[in-house]
Order: sequence, then structure tokens, then C-alpha cells
Amino acid sequence: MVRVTMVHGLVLLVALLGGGSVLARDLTLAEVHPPGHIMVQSEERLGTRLAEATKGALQLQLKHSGQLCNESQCWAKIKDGSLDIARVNMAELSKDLAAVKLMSLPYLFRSREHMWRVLGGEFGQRLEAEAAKNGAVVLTYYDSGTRSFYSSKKPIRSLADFAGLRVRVQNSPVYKDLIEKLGGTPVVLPYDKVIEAFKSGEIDAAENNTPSYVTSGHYKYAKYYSLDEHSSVPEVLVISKKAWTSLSPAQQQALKEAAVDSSEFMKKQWADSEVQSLAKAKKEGSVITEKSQIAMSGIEGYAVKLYSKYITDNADMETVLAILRTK
Ligand code: GTR
Repeated sequence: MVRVTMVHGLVLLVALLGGGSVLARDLTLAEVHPPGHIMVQSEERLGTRLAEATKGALQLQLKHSGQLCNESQCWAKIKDGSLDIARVNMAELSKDLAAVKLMSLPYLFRSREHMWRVLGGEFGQRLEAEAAKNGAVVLTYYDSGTRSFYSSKKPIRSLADFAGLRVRVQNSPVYKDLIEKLGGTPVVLPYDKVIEAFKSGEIDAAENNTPSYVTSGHYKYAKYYSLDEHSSVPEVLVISKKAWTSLSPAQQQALKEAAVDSSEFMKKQWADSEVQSLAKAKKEGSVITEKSQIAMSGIEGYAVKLYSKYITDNADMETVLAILRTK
């Protein structure tokens, strides 16, 4: 929450002496990943940069490991203004933002470069306008690589392997439908409930990028990881409109710049983080199925059936075509 704290008396003094903002303030950032995840490292950097740029007047309070909320709850708090900042996967926004529903469609992006160009263009502006209608300001996006399936039962190599599989998905209608189309049963669960669900047998499979597969510990319960790369939906850093408008224009700029800097930092580290995570998973017994070993044509064929459900009018069709045409 934005608040003035006594403990920041020293910071306040420094700010006053340095001619900075008169009040030292905390900005709370809610994060579900634990320390050590590349996402948390990037946010720590954001906090340092922000404090430097504002001469200590803005202090980021990073609440990691889901201490404050799971991602659906965090997004709800951003919308109602009871949380300052949250980092969530964009899939969480898909119930409220039509643009996110479209960009969550599987196999839409040819590459991550393609996705970044789309977000940097008109589509990104549409998304940010929709976020604003929900009481949120987009500060930046973060790389989330590509998501792939993992199972506790057996390697997923073709469409047939989804039959009877109970697959944990994020809170997104698109992913629920995807699993149904593939022939499995979707189970919506928050991230921190996935391990228990593997242990109890409530689920047989889930999907995620490599750093999250490893830092979450899911790899210990679902050792068959199939690199099908069905989606690349990025992470998003959002601030509530309430917190945003309470900042001075100079503070807003400092926050935005620190956010963009942390995103660039993360983009550079991401590939390394993927390689290291995969190596760790392999070393500890994960069985990796490469994309070339998966009968992708069957899976993709079913996944694209979602397109006809989610592209509901000409405007959606134009949007998707514009994404596909983006070089
Ligand atoms: C991670 C992502 C989290 C969360 C998680 C999940 O890759 O960084 O924000 O969405 O996946 O599957 O719930």
C-alpha cells in the first residue's frame, strides 16, 4: 500500500536535502515467484533503480512467494486499488481484456521477437487501453519464454496422450478450452496449489516455461517434460490507477524507466535461465521430449479450433490477421 512510514525518516531527510520528493513512500509489489527466480531478480533490480532515481523517495516493498495474494487475487486487488503493483502472467487478465484472450491463442506467435514487435505496436496500445478501463496501468512486460506440457504419468508425444489426462491450467478460459479440445480435463488451480494437486493425484499434468517448471519444484512430481511450446504469453507489471495517479509526473517517469530497464535486464538473462533450469531438471531425472519427437501437426490442428471460438467478429479477425502479418 502507498503509505508514509516513520522508518523512512532518514530517507526523507536525504530526499529533502537532495531536493527530491518531500515524502518517502513504499510501493508494494506482489509477486508469486520465490527468490532466485529470474523474475524476482529483475524486480529487485527495479527496486534498486527506483530508489536511486528518486533519491530514496520511492521504496519498492517486494512481497515475493505469493505472500500477499495468488495471481487472480492480485489482479483483483489492482483493479480495486487495494494493491499498488503486481506482476502477473498476462493469462490472468484474459477474463477482462479481450486483447489478451486473442493473444493467448496457441501457436499465434512465430517467435518471441514476433511477440515483442506485436506488443510494441498498435496491439500493445489496444491492450493498454483495455487495462486502463480496468483500473490498471501497464508499466512493462517481461519475457516468459514458451510454455510446454509436463506430466507425472508418461511423455506427451501426440494428441492421443491427452486422453484421460487431468491438466492444471491458469485461470484463463482459453487454456481451459485448449485442454478440452486436446481431449484432456482442465483443472484450474492457483500456482501454489499445483504441487499438492500432483501429490494427491488431483492432476496428472500441467504446463509452464522451464524456469518456472524448476523453481516451483513441479519437476520433482512431473518428470516427463515435452517441449511443444504451445504458447508464449508474457508477464505484465501493472500498477493500480489509484497508486499511479498518486505519484508525481517525475516519480511516474522514474518508475516507468526502472520497470523498462528491469524488463530489458530479464530479456538478456532469460535464455541463460532456461538453459540452466533445463540442465538442472535433466540432472535430477526429468525426461525431456524434444519438439521434433512430438506429433505436432495433430496437436496444432486441434488447438487452432479455438480460433473460431475466440475470433468472434470482424474486428477480432482484423486484430489476429494484423498480428500474423507483423514481421
Ligand atoms: C509462471 C508465471 C506465473 C504464473 C505461473 C502459473 O510461468 O511466471 O506468473 O502464471 O506460470 O502457471 O500459474
